[in-house]
Amino acid sequence: MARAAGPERRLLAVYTGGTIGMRSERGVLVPGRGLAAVLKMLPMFHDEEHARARGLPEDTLVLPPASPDQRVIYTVLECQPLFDSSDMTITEWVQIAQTIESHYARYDGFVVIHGTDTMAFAASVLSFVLENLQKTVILTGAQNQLFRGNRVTKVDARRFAAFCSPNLPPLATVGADVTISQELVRRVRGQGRLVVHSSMERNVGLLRLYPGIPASLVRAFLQPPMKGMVMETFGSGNGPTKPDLLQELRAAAERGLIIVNCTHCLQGAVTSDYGAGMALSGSGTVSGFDMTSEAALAKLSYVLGLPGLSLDGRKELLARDLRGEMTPPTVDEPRPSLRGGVLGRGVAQLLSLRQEADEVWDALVPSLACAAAYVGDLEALQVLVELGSDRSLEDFSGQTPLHAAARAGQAGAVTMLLQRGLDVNARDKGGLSPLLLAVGGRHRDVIGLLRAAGACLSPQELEDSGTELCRLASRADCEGLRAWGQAGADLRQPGYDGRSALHVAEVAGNLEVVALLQNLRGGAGDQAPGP
Ligand code: ASN
Repeated sequence: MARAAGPERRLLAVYTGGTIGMRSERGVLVPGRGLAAVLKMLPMFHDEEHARARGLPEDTLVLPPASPDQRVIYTVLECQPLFDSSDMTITEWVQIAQTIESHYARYDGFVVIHGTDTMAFAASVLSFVLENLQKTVILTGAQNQLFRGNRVTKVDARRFAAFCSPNLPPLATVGADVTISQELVRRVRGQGRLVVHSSMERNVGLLRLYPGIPASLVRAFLQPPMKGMVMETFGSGNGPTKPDLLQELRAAAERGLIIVNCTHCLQGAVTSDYGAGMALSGSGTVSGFDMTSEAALAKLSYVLGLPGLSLDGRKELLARDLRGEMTPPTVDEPRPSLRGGVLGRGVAQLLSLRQEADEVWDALVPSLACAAAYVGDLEALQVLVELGSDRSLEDFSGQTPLHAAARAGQAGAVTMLLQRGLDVNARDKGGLSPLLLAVGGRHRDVIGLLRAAGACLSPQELEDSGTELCRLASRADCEGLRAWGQAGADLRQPGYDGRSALHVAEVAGNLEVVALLQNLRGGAGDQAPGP
């Protein structure tokens, strides 16, 4: 009989090439076919027993369980031809985006297996080509960590830790657990359809300034059909102030060519601190702030490829943060008390957007309020809840700040939100309530607060709890059992096979669990004793 599948996530792995699948031919590494067959033989990439029990087709792989009740099932789509990423261009990256688009509805997420040499370019281009992306796309290769794609650059040719994201911390760190920095993860705004921008401008280039660079070289570089250039400059955006060089830049800008100034330093941003930087901006260049050159080149290609915009319109777009690729200079912060933190800056920016469209407001306030609740930032939360008092505080997934606070066990935030009248039994789009999230995290103080405010498990959750209680009993998870009891579950509720948690504990000979279950009899969970 097939084992219970539990929630499954379907991923499509698009294999484009790179060292990860290479074989040695006459002493050099070249892309190799048949990656799926190799992955199938490695237990960390494929659980053959589970695949057989589920009757999965031959071309479908399944990862070992990341958590007890979740499975990731994936299919490897091998591109034809395969590439060393040094040979890839915008054309191939647009094709990858189109592949994602044509499989978009059938998968929960996408992994692009890509050579690492040009992966920072690829990730940057994909971040602009894919608009309204509501599902995760991860690029990975033989060397990796989890960063925002348009913030990375390759800094090491040999080590696995080949990339760095100099101006934005990692989105997630992988240790014994995966810790996600939620405040850095860009939220989906609205429900717009996925758009693939295939009209990227190819006539863009990247030129690194060096001391003594001749004006004639810059002139040659900027000749038609060139439409835009990313110029890597010194320090905080400085360059030679030789009149002939500045004259070439000015002449190009007057012809309508866009030049983006990015520092060749790994860290920091283009500023207006030095005369040598001001001379460049005076000749018509646009500041790339803290963008990597890879991201700037991709953005330039995207902005120049958009139809129907004026030159000023394109420059204005370049100066804006479109996909999380840069940190524009902060606006004046009207609330000094909120200075410093990411949330504080977000709130300050929000306040300065007072005149902007309601859509922007509605997209930002709920997500910021959820983030504030999650980290327990009561000051920011209070401002945001007041701002959103006459609107829904549900974010894109239907979660309210109370969900976020309950999930993170933020008792202070839960108390504040309950006092403000947030719905204690609100359900998100996946049907989850704050109470269920607090139970999942075993946050017993929060469960107590929610129950006191009238939270209760639904009839379906009460019925389904039996199987979960048996699972907890089999693992001797007393804290989990107490949490369910406190939430109002009947600890005698049978699981899917008719056995109760007490039965499971007795068979396993776990006396501590047996004693606990005998104490916490029946819907008496409300009076659950402490540990
Ligand atoms: N040359 C390889 C590539 O970019 C390097 C790698 O994948 N690590 O395809």
